[in-house]
Amino acid sequence: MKLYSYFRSSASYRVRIALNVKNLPYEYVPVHLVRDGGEQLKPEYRKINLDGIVPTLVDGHEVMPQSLAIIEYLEETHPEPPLLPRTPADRAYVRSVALQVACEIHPLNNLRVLKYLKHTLRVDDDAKDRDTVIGWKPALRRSRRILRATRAPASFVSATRRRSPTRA
Ligand SMILES: N[C@@H](CCC(=O)N[C@@H](CS)C(=O)NCC(=O)O)C(=O)O
Repeated sequence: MKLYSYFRSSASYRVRIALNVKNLPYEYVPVHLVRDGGEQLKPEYRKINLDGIVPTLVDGHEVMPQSLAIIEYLEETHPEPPLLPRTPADRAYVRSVALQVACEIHPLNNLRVLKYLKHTLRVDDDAKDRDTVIGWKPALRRSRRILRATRAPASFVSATRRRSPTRA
């Protein structure tokens, strides 16, 4: 397998964590998101990822974008050790946390959004101004509140306690 990735990309981190938990060997192909205007936007990379974002996983003839879809693919093709807990309620909890990050937080603080603010909307390259326009700090606080309020089901808590070596 080949993973097109950038070292600071949180979406790519998700996939690297899954590959490592499952102990799957893969070739790491770096795509530098900043150098030379961003290698993700070059036509060669866009041939495998039309959106021009990382990560992309290539497994044989299969080419897969989107970190959560890739992680599900890995879970289905290499079920052991499982990434998802056993019960439907616990699975729903884990998925809700993943979606809160991937769908509510991440789209706001992405590189292309920051570039749009700076180059198209001409928002001052001052973190405070950007935060005001995009409102991502309040959004982050809201997501944090939601994550805290979304109680993990009791079965999930006891299962993770059992698995954690620090809480034997
Ligand atoms: N929903 C996508 C998000 C992927 C994504 O936005 N990746 C960022 C890096 S974390 C990226 O490639 N940004 C490049 C850009 O914005 O130009 C996923 O989960 O894979």
